[in-house]
Amino acid sequence: MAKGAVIYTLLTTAFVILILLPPSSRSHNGTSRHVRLFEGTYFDPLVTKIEHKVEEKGLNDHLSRDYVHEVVEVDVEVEEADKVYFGKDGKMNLTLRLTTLFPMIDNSPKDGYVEFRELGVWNIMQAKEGLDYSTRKELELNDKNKDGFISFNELFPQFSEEEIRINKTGHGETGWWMEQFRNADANQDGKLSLEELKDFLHPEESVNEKVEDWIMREKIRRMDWDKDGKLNFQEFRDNAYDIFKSYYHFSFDNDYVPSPELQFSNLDLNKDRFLTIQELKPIKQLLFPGVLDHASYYATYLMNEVDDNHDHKLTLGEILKHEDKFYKSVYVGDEEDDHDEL
Ligand SMILES: *[C@@H]1O[C@H](CO)[C@@H](O)[C@H](O)[C@H]1NC(C)=O
Ligand SMILES: *[C@@H]1O[C@H](CO)[C@@H](O)[C@H](O)[C@H]1NC(C)=O
Ligand SMILES: *[C@@H]1O[C@H](CO)[C@@H](O)[C@H](O)[C@H]1NC(C)=O
Ligand SMILES: [Ca+2]
Ligand SMILES: [Ca+2]
Ligand SMILES: [Ca+2]
Repeated sequence: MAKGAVIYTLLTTAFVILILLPPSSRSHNGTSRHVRLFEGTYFDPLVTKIEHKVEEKGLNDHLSRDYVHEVVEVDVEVEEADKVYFGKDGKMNLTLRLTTLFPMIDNSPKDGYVEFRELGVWNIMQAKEGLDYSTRKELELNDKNKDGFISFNELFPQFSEEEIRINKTGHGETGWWMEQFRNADANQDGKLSLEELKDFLHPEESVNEKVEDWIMREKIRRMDWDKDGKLNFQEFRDNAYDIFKSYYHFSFDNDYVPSPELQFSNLDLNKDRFLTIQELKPIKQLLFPGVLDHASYYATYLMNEVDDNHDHKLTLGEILKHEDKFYKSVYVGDEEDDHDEL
């Protein structure tokens, strides 16, 4: 029972993007659903704050975050200072809220326009705070001896000494998790600090090379049909290229995308017609974007949707004309629900 709980927590945190954008799911049938394109992006810290309260009450299963700003009846106490933003019907007054946020986003230079860079900086700041919050929460929840660090036993109390001794290293088994734990344990002291735990829970964001290799390996595994640890052209074209293409648009805000042939050949440095993890690293953010990458892609999306006169700057007027865009998730395609694949 405990095992299921921890694995589920890990599923919902560390591997959320892995699960939401399963590249291999396009080619076979299954139960479908929409996935949020910009998973984990937070624009309005007040929505995030309410969402955390909803989560703490264990209500998040019943509520899509898209409605957090509309429904205060979830019985969450809104702080006194924030009540001004809500009408009697429990709906957030988006006009008032965005008018209040505008000068906070427009701050370098403070000139009455929100430029792309200002919006990107803001979104990334919100996403970082979200990551810090969820990591702190996991640490508090699991740090049984309250020393401020997480040991392997604290994180995986369900693994018995026997299992640890036997050390099965198959995917998702005791030894496999121990290896990932050691990868995240940058200073090798046998326990994870807050920063190291963040790497473990959000490996996409990590700059620890061992963690980067781990997450790249895991994700490429799902694209690698013949299981040779590398992508051949067909695997790249059929399993990776669509994802690459959609994020390429957001990253460069450009209609041009290199063809699969050209992109493959650019990446294949040693021209052996296979892409290794190392060769795929340059497009890591386009293939396996983390929360912070999504935050910056989200800025591109908002800019495209809201900048009516195409001067690459947003006025308060433009923002208010499209206020819903800042509060609704962006969904893309139908994907399979394969939560139990990990
Ligand atoms: C998916 O399902 C549809 C309709 O049930 C079927 O026509 C199609 O052949 C299936 N595709 C695959 C790859 O199984
Ligand atoms: C929302 O706030 C604006 C600005 O304060 C105000 O003009 C407007 O009437 C409010 N809307 C609602 C529905 O309360
Ligand atoms: C478990 O096995 C792995 C791979 O064989 C090895 O690197 C690791 O040191 C082992 N860990 C323990 C605790 O025995
Ligand atoms: Ca500005
Ligand atoms: Ca501890
Ligand atoms: Ca392969």
